[in-house]
Amino acid sequence: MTTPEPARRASATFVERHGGDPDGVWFAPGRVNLIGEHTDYNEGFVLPLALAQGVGVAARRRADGVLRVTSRQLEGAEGTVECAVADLAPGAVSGWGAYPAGVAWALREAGHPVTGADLVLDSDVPPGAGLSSSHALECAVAVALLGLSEPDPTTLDRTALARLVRTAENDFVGAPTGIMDQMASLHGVADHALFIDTRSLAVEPVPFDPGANGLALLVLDTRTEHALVDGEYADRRAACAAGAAALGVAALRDVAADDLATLEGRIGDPVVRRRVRHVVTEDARVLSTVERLRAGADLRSIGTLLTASHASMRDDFEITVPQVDLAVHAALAAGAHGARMTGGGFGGCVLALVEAEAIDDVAQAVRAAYAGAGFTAPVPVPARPSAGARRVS
Ligand code: GAF
Repeated sequence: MTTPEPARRASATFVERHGGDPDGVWFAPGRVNLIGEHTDYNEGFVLPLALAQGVGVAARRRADGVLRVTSRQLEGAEGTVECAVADLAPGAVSGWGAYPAGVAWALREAGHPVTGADLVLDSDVPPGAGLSSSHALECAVAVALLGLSEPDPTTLDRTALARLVRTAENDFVGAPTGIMDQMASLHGVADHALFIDTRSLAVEPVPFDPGANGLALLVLDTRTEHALVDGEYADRRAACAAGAAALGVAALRDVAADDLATLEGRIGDPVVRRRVRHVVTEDARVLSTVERLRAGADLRSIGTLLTASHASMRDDFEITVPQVDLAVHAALAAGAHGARMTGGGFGGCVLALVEAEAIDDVAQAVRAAYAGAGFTAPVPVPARPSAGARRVS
């Protein structure tokens, strides 16, 4: 496996900034979610794939218990985080530094022997694009810090680690996210999507290789920044919890799509009813998609499920914005087999399943539609299903 560029650059910058080589270099990828949005915190199903792009971390132990992190993306004082591992507690570090510090805290709280360390980070995941740049950072820091103290990779339980990274995100950073992104980054498999049951945390890699079917996965960054530490995500989570309570189930995962029409009437609030409808139907769409991938069906047949997922996010979950709706509409009008927003919502990326030979035409159609609407031009993001977090040297 070739060394990812961010890992190579982090390593070179480490030598410049710290003098001498790092003890090791690690990498963790971002992700694109093929289908299954806002189902993870409802204990449902998701189908993400790890990207080739991600975060590289060059790391070296320090004897004084201090964690010092610098990023190639941020210069000067703003780009430097320094804290004593022993003193870490929620609220102790804010801004981007909360991500690496939160991981050190969660590992320490779980009893891992976290040493002080110098870390240099580099990323090629576009930030705020719904491709999980912050989770890639957290997972890369997690495998680096564990690797410094427990160098035997066979001791690493990736699902347990994903849980720890979620704890860092929820309890230290303060973002109420689910577990999909960490699982994708830690479990990624080349040319496969990952079918994850977020209740049992069972992971099944299912073949997903559009190229082998004459297809391509077009991912476009709509350049409408989304943020998860704001109220909308928490608001959707609360509505789902209210829906589960009204239906008397532990989680919306427990509601079968076929029963929805009969059960819906028990939910008084029409907004909560719509949120529930999205989650329940989205779980069913993930299962149908997985069935087709497992059976080796023509990949084109998942297109309608992708597009239905988008409509559900737009009309029932209400997490899309005009830019992503226009991108989906223009891609479909230009012949895409299916298209949807991917990630937490309120902007970010759109994916479209297209004939390989039509990829440039579809991208051009979306650009033209954006120009007509006066939107900032979208940027294509290469999206190849890739391996998960690993030590690279
Ligand atoms: C974000 C969260 F981090 C995930 O846990 C998931 O809920 C996703 O939004 C929506 O599917 O990426």
